[in-house]
Amino acid sequence: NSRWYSPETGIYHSKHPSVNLPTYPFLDVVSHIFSKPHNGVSALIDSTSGHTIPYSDLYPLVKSMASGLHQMGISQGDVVLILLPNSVYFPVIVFGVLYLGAVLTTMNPLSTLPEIKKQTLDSNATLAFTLPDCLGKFHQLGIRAIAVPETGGFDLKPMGVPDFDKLIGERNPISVPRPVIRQEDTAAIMYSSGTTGTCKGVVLTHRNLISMIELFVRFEASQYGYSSEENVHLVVMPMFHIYGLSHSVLGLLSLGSTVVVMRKFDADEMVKAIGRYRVTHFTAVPPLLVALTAKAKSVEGTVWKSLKQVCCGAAPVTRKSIEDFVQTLPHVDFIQGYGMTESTAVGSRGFNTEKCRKHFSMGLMAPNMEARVVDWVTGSFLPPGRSGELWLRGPAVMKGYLNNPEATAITIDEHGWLRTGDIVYFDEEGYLHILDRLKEIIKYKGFQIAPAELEAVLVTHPDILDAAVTSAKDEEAGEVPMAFVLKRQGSLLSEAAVKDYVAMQVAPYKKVRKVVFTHSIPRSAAGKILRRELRGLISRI
Ligand code: 4UU
Repeated sequence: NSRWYSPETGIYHSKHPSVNLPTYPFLDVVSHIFSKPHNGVSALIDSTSGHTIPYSDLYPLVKSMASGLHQMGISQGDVVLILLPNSVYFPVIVFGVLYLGAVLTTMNPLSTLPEIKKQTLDSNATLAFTLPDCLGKFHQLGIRAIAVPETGGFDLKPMGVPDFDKLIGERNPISVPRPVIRQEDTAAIMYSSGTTGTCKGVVLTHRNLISMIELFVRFEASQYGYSSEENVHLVVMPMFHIYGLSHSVLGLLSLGSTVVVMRKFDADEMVKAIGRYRVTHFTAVPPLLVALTAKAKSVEGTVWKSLKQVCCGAAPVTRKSIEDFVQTLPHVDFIQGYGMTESTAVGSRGFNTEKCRKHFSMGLMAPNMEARVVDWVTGSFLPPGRSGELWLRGPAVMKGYLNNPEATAITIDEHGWLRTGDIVYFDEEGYLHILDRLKEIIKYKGFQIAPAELEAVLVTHPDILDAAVTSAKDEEAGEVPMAFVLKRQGSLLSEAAVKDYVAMQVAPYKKVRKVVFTHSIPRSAAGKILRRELRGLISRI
């Protein structure tokens, strides 16, 4: 292993050959793909309605979008929020915003008003794309918003939602002056709580996006014998999350692949879509993998024949789920992918060969990326086979947290190493394995939940003196937030009342699912919640 692991420096290099990254701007990376003749290949298909945007229409639509935004006064550096579920329009908005050199920020469409307020203020978003029934929220916040219709086919004809039509339906958009966009300019501000605390803006540059496309998506495609333009990906993963945004929106469309978009997950619709569009690739999170396996067991026939690869990521998946899937659909190449918001989703991806099938590992590090495995007590660098915290370095690592030099300094050291907060080891063949998490985040079906955010909500309740939140294992969701609550003496507060109180203020996926009343919250002398002790408490319940 001397080539990929250096004992002197403790650095793990990627086992893949390195890739030359383009030095020209991000948009040039995608525009030459968009403008080449695609011979009728579909870029985006709505899984339910069948509505299709062919590649030949994609770039004109992106330019219309850019032109419309420009006419609304959006220019380079302005921040635009997308608060939408998946749709075929989502990528058009993304590329339209980036075309102008404007900055993208995304959010779960089920976010509450206080959550939206927090992120729009923090990111300084001045325009939002949202569903028609969310317009009121932006009105209250005094932020301009454009309603995007959820359903229906969009064929450059009016759809009854004036603003969106005007934006995107312009047949002869005025040409927009192309700004000079440098690779180090900000392209997106994504939100993540990182290793500690509440959500912070992750500043991703155009170079980060280019790295993600080239090192992760295009590189992987180049490893397979077939053309990526023949691939049909079913995308249920939310496009507002880094995994969906990077891989499925920016990555796959830059490759010329077909993206079948599911607006909302439904197991029967999923099977229908796989059959109808001859889906070759499916990107999953653990609960989706379980749902797919269940359907593959119950639905016989040729529907599964087209499937070539299924990738699972964003949260720990059980060995049983993997074994179950691999036994049920043995012809499908199963891999896991690992990444995080702070590394533009780049990390490692599974890589199976005839000789080597490692379904339980996260695969090999992406090209051009380096890793270290660090003993978090002594700080020493660990060789293959030993577990410690994963550090990452390379062109996909974020610029830093927005307006937060302290958090940035805690997360990225002066040599550019990003602390992932994940406990991992590399095996003797250089494959990455995840064991546990050092950081606080809870992963509910792959979505991040920051315990600190829920704790802040809990202690605003007049009967709650102190609270601490940690993750509890859950069969369906993987992990769910569990609250330890110290209530005021004599208070009659019930578990249900605590759950309801939080549920009213946060997006549904963040709800506290379990409540335990306790007499004290384990804290360090400095007042920091001792989360490992909390987890220990769970095992005793
Ligand atoms: C166990 O979840 C993500 C990104 C996921 C991703 C990206 C590219 C998956 C596959 C892929 O190819 O980002 P965040 O920021 O929401 O969460 C990051 C954290 C990681 O630090 C780790 O703790 O999510 C966890 N995680 C995983 N855990 C990510 N992938 C995995 C995984 N198994 N496969």
